[in-house]
Amino acid sequence: MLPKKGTSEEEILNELEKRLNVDLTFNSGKILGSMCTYPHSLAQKIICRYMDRNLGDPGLHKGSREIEKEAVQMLGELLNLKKAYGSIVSGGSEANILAVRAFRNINDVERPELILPKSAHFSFLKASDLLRVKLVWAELNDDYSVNVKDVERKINDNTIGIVGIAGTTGLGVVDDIPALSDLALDYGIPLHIDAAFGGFVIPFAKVLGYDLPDFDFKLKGVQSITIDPHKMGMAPIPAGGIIFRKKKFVDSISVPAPYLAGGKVSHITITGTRPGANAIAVWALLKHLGFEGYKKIVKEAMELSRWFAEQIKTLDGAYLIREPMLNIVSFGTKELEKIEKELKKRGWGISAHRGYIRIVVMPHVKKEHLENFLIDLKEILGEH
Ligand code: 0PR
Repeated sequence: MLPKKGTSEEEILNELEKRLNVDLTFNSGKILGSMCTYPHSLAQKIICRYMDRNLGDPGLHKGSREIEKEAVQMLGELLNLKKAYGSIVSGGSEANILAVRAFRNINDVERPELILPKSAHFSFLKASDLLRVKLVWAELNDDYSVNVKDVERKINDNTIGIVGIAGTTGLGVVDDIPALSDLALDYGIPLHIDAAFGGFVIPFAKVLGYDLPDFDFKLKGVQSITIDPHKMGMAPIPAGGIIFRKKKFVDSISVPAPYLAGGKVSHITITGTRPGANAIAVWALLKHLGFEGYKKIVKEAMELSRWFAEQIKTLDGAYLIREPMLNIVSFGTKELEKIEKELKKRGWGISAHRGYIRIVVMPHVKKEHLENFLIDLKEILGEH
């Protein structure tokens, strides 16, 4: 209820401290199923210092706008693009929606269709509903990557775009993007890559020697990429990224905002008023950690994932869904629902709605957390 008279700051803070106690925190060691993590300390300072900056009115906050452009450019370079167009957005959902919007707008067809893997994130359902684009689902192979032949079979005159995924939500699978790129070029259809998760993993994992397919703008058919700093990029929520290869995509989704206090501009994002601080934090982390800093974070996460996958293999009553490609390890169990319930009862932040339990080895996940989880899992499996 809205109080008539105000409450003191101290009381408010005390109440929040008590009420929010029920939230699971990243440092509890119990969150094993989230793609977010505790933001880097530098980003926290930046958010506090620049929380008033609004990229919705960039004429007022010209410095912030410049920094955002540089952040987009650095993300582009990470993805092998010399000149990047795009924006820091609210997350992977907005980034995917913007890509579908651009593909639809540059393709003037009456009944637009988008071909995407059955493993795609639910943000494409939102895009479909908002943009009136029909989703055409492509089958998966036995290894859970998209079946490129099925994608080809589904191309028709209404196809406005194809989606490939570089790090699926459930299993961290990277599709055969080189084959999708060839297909896109052959048929003259734009290819969008959802690397919301993998964008901050694959470039570093490849340098570390992991055998992963190319997924970025190195492949000529790739026209846009979603890459989320608020997942493996260590940035605070909200911070997503949408990067386009060509200006024409950005132009196709620009709307004029002519009367703003800072002067006439145009917007490509879904949100109007939007946080400059988060874009500044993305810039700061890219500069501060650099390629080597992120490589170190990815190295630890990848090694721990492989260790954990080996442990799962030794358990009675549990099995790996597939060998991990990135730092996501998913496994099935006997009596999955019961096991999930028991794990949740013991405070573990995991979910099993896809028919398996997904463990995302984010930077806050340490070996001792996984060891504790395995002790509980073994015990519970033994009881069933
Ligand atoms: N694309 C992919 C491949 C994703 O995995 C996700 C989110 C998105 C797009 C959408 O990104 P935003 O959520 O930033 O809009 N995947 C996570 C998931 O659904 C999101 C998440 C994060 C869920 C933290 C739970 C959680 O605790 O699993």
